[in-house]
Amino acid sequence: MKTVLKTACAALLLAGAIGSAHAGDISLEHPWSRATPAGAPVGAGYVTLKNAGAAPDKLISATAPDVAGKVEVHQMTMDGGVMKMRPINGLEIPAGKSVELKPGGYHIMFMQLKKPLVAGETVKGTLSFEKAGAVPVEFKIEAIGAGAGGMPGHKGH
Ligand SMILES: [Cu+2]
Repeated sequence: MKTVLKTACAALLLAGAIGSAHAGDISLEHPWSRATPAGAPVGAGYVTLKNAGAAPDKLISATAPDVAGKVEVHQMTMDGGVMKMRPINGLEIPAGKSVELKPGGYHIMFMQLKKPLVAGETVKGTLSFEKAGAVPVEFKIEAIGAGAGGMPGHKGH
């Protein structure tokens, strides 16, 4: 797992350079996902949401019709040493700030997967914001196990 992680981080940086999109004050950086084993019912998407505006915005919903029957915005927390996740009702992005969706934290949950997520392919979808509206996004699918420990050096942002 640890050796895989380093390579994955390098790949992530590359993916981020070509994978950004924006609408109004909201920009999406480093949209990525993880490959899933055959038959897995769910997958996850990660992205950094940047709000360059003077007012807060909110991520309210997401879609990825090609791969998922349903998509939710989730929060993952540690509860007595056990990872738990739950859907949240909107994720606020404060004015002038960014919010990172990453393994172990907030994420986009692809539910009712129609097919496995394959490394090297992409998940196309939209993220819908209260003010910015629907923003197209393309999550680049990384290998299984990618980014398992988050990205060192990004802590404290
Ligand atoms: Cu989840």
